Amino acid sequence: MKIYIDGKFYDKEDAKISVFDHGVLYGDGIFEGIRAYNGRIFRLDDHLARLEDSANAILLKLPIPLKEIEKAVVETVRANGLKDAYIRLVVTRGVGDLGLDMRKCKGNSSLFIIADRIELYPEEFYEKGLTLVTSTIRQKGLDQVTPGVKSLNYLANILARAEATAAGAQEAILLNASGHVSECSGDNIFFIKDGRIFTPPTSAGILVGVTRNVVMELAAEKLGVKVVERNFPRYDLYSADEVFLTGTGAEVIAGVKIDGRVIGKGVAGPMTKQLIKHFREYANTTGTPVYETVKAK
Ligand code: PXG
Repeated sequence: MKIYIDGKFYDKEDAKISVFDHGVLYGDGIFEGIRAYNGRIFRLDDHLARLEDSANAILLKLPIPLKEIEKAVVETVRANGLKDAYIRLVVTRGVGDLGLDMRKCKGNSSLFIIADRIELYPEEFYEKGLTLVTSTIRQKGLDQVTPGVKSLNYLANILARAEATAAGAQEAILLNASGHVSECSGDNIFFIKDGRIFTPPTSAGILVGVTRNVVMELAAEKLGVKVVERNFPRYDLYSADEVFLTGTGAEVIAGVKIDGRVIGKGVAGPMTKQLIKHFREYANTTGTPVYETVKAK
């Protein structure tokens, strides 16, 4: 495995960063989780745009221009000879001292990129769906570092996921401070009622998922349904016909049991299955090519 760090490739054993990097000391940095399907990087522009927005929000200057980051991502996948991959792109504040002051990180921020094979839910989960629980951990408020920033502070999500695991579930739902549903620990959430599709708005405190946006486009284009963004309590999930999650790792996957309540028929419902199919077709036929020459834009 070849790992990209600040312009060079390293073997896995040698891919190391400083213990004084504020990414390590404070979780001061941002990341993206990206997929490649069939030799093409899925929605790379969207991920890079979100990276730029996250950087801007935390006063972080990216170490190299976005165009060069794009090239580095493509080269990292190519260097590892992967066609289907999970790509982790991380930008840390860089090396500083033991204080909080970001001005002490005198060098550039650091960029590293890992491209690996991807671990997926077993295929049967796309038929039978996931079990979800509501986490006791609340989503960060909009007056904190907004959940829209994909920062290196993932502890709340990690602990929420651990609650799900402890309950025998696969994912955890985070409510926001007002008790509305926001998202899951690593996925956005949707529900379907009487043919209409709903998802929390950005103001509920969510990461604006790349997959979420694609699914909203596909719902309109392929199913003729415009997804409604509105706040809702978890009771709307309990009484939904179908619930599904979206994320780079999970793609589109049903939630069929929530806090012990069976949702709909207790298996992936018809509209969710349609969206899974359309998403897969789309993901496998689009994206930035890794092994052909990238055409000038
Ligand atoms: N919400 C949160 C909190 C996320 O972390 C999503 C929604 C979905 O966004 P995308 O852009 O992927 O559609 C995410 C991203 C993992 C893993 O290993 C998953 C994510 C991030 C980091 C790791 O499962 N999901």
